[in-house]
Amino acid sequence: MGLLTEAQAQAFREKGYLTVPPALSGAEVEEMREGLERVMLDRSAARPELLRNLHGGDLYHEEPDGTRVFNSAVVVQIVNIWEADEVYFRHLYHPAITQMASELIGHPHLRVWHDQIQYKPPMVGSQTGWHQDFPAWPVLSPPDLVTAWVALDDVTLANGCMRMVPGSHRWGESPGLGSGEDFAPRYDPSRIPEGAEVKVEPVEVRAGECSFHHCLTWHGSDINRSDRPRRAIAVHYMPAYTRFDPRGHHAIEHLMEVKPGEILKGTYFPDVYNQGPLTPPAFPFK
Ligand SMILES: O=C(O)CCC(=O)C(=O)O
Repeated sequence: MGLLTEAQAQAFREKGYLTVPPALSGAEVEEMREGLERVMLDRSAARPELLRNLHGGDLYHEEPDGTRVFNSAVVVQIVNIWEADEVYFRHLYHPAITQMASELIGHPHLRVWHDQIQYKPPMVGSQTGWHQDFPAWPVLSPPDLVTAWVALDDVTLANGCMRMVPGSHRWGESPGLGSGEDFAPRYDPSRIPEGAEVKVEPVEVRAGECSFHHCLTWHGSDINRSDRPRRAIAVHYMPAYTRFDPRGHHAIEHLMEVKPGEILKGTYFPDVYNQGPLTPPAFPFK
């Protein structure tokens, strides 16, 4: 039996994204916040692949009294936090999330491409510009991946919730949404498919709720103007037929153990769902 109703599956097919009720309990969210803190303080079992300011430059500066303070215009991006901390490793295998991702992708066998934290600190958290995910991954094909994005804080317009352009996953790899000052998408209408409407829907969710999006859906998130953090973990799931197709480069390409044209699998691209949820093996990076 499916976890999603036909109406939910249909909404995803139409809009390219879908929000579902809490996948994580309050205690699980807290555990993940603590795991994030460990990784950021370099107290975790291992290191992630990337921990950086998405906008370049340093994440922090030091005050005269020695305290470490976030710089302005910061988005903390951590890629493959699952390699660093067991809480995030287990999260890849979340039974309900993987099952829903499998239903939305329409394939019974899933692997993880990579995960990603985006943390916008209070007041200084910056924008994540309008983008489609798939063009940023020019080493994979076909574009059938789905992301499960789980909020680790209540996320509203004030602290930089995700915003989606409904239906844009059906535009293919399309050029051209830029971000204006007010974060309204700016675009050249001649580059948008005829008849397509560029509408924006904010995705305000509570901590623990999950929003799924297709890898061709245009999305982004504005700055955090609030005094609350905005933390989220996204896991990018791929159907097991996804291949290594190098047309460009990617930051985790060095983890690939397969040749061009082959199915992408191996230690760093774990199988997490096959006809049903898989049990996580022992954490490999202790
Ligand atoms: O967390 C955000 O605001 C952006 C995340 C994102 O772009 C993604 O998960 O694909």
